[in-house]
Amino acid sequence: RRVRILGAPTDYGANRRGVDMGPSAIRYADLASELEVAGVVPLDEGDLPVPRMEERDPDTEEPPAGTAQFLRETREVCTALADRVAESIDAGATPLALGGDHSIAIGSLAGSARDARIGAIWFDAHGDMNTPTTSPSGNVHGMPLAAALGIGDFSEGAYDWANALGLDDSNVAIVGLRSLDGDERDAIRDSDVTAFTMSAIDERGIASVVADALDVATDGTDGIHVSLDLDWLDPTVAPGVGTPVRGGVTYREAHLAMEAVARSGDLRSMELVEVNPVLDQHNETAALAVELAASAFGKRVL
Ligand code: DIR
Ligand code: MN
Ligand code: MN
Ligand code: MN
Repeated sequence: RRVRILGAPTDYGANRRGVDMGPSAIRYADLASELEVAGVVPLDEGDLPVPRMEERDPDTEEPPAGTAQFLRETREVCTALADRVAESIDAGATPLALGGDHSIAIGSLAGSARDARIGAIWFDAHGDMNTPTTSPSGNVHGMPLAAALGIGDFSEGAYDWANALGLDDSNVAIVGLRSLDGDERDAIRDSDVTAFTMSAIDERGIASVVADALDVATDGTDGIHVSLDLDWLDPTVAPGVGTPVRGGVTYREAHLAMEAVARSGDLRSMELVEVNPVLDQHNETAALAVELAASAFGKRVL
């Protein structure tokens, strides 16, 4: 298997500077060589061009508070990423996108779902089902799942760039959920998204929950997108994230989940998001992201 590494160094979707350095931190933690150990052939395509906050077009109008911030910049990053993800799949390689904040998932999903029906597993403390009208923060990193599912108005121009038509909510599973805003809870309830909370993992065990999530995401699809928000893990093992939430999965539970993804044989595209080296301890969250990617791509002990 060949893997194409696609850096998307954006922080436009988050409220914390520093997450734009995620791709560098993840590469510094030996991503390419760990993927080789996992038995795949990595090709690092470098980073997408993302204008820094300071270099941005000063004519850009800021939307009023409470709506999506920097939606234009997010659209530019995501449409470029979508093309690169789709090209990778066309070339027979598996795209691995490096965030950057979770807004990049809009691009990953649009690219992975181009001319295909896909499922998605969302490993995250959060639901990411806010919209520009419901979001309390205005940060697009809390909205990518809604955007990809066509929930809310992300049009920002003439066409709906965000809606991934090949992704249906019935093929989406969120795993590890423990923090939702009020309207997000309603959005999940009103949708066909399957949500597995931390309580479900506590009660049933991670293996059983991930097996169910894989069933949801693979049912009638051509493959799955795995979106790994590092705040999925407990902050004691993943401190380098902008929105940590206590009570996340353990190091071992996370590996077991990624090993199940590898065994499924259905991984079509993946992303590692929300690693923020400014908030991290000695790059340990980036190193963890690398280890988990290696597990998802098939690294084994024996
Ligand atoms: C929060 C945080 N619900 C928001 N979301 C995050 O801003 O909408 N998602 N961090 O991963
Ligand atoms: Mn997220
Ligand atoms: Mn999150
Ligand atoms: Mn549906």
